Amino acid sequence: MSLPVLQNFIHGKFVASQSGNSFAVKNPASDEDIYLVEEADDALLQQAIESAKQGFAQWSKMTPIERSRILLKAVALLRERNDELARIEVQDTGKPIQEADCVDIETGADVIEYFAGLAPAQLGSQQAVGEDFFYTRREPLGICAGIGAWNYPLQIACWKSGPALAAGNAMIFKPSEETPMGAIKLAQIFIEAGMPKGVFNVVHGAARVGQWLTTHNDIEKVSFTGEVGTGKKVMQSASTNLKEVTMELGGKSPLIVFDDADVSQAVSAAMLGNFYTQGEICTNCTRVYVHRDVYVAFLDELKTRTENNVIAGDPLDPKVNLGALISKKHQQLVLEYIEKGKLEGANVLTGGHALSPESAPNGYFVAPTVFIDCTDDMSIVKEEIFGPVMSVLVFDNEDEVIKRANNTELGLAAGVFSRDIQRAHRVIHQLQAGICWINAYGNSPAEMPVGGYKQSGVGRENGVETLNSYTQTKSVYVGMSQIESPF
Ligand code: TXE
Repeated sequence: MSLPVLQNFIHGKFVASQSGNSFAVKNPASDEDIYLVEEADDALLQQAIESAKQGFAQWSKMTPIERSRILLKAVALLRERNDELARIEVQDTGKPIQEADCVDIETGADVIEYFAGLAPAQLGSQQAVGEDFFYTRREPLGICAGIGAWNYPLQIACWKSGPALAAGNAMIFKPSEETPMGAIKLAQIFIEAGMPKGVFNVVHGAARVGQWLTTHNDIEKVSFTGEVGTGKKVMQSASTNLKEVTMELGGKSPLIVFDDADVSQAVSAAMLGNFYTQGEICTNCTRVYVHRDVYVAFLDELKTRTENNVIAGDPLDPKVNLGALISKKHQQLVLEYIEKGKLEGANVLTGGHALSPESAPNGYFVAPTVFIDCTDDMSIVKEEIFGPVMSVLVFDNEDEVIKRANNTELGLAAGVFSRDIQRAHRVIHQLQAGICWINAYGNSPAEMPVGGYKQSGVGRENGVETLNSYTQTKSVYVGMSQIESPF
């Protein structure tokens, strides 16, 4: 039986690519090809640029309120179709339906809704300078490119298009080649909501298409989500015409559990921050530092709950809470890290192997894995694994753990569990990370700006400042008196 073919979406419709190249997308839980995707060729990409120019000309002339109305219609359609869209994300990513049903579409819609509400309130300023005065205008940048990763496909497309479009820009979005469907569904919903054609185009491909966008002179800004190494390539390519860049990159974030912490809550956070979305979340707290006095209690509860409460299987089964990793290649990479951990002397408290659940025997599963007796120099403690692999380390005092937690080139997120409110804030203020939680982990409301320190990223997504980063300030000085001139 021939597979359905997904095309590029340009100017409000599907457009055939002349590249002749197409690639298959697999369902990670069944290892089956589910559809083919046409890779965009250069002519089609240029068509996307021309279309975006037309879309931008129309869209940027509308008032923020008019843009907001259309965005809010799209939000309503996203929420109406939550279940259908959640199933699509499950089939593309392998994540459990019990997650996708309540997180992926909802948090995507929330962000578009947030920026639709914020844009009409965006202000310029005015100031008198003697008899003269100046005012500032916030103007859109033009055509922006969005490049997505594969762990939250539709949400990432929403998080990038929301502020970009609310500010009056057009966007050409390239989803990850592993998970292209979600962005296409969003593009169709935008058109249904009344968005002018060309404002949001979706093109398919991998590095080559990504690089075509990041080097193109008509693209003013790139918003990228992906690995640190790729982020560096994107920044290099963006230098061709000095594009603005926002980068949401990888992390190896610490969770610090003090001796006065609520141990059960800390275990919940550690499991959420390592096993939710089968560990494929950039902000995950994959280095868990536990104070010596609560180390045994923490491990006992962690082992029991991991072995009894984590259910791997067919991700469409609502009882399942651990899905398949995105690809066989990624599953192998995670398993190699597990072997490296064992070789380097860490011990496996639980897990440490692949899984082949009865309900999804061909899926790319890895058991929820906890390493103990870890040391800071181990690969599993220093490098991002992006799978359900937690490294637990023990510490004795505050200064020591802060130094160890900061001893990395990354700085995406951090968490602290303690009932001592002054210590919790004192420690979190010293951690070199952009997204921090105290007695919580992973919450990311649309109002909260998120992004990394050091090599974990550039710029922010969500929050008021992100809308501003999709505009540029024009200052206009008005002379109210004769110009004084020595000439
Ligand atoms: O990244 P890749 P993946 C990170 C996460 C992990 C990675 C996993 O920490 O490190 O993303 O996602 C395109 N020029 N985050 O494997 O390989 C590629 O086609 C332009 C952080 O997808 O870097 C894909 O669309 N584009 C995040 C995208 O880049 C290029 C949350 C990412 O691919 C390119 C989620 C090139 N040269 C995941 N090469 C956060 N911080 O919020 C590839 N691409």
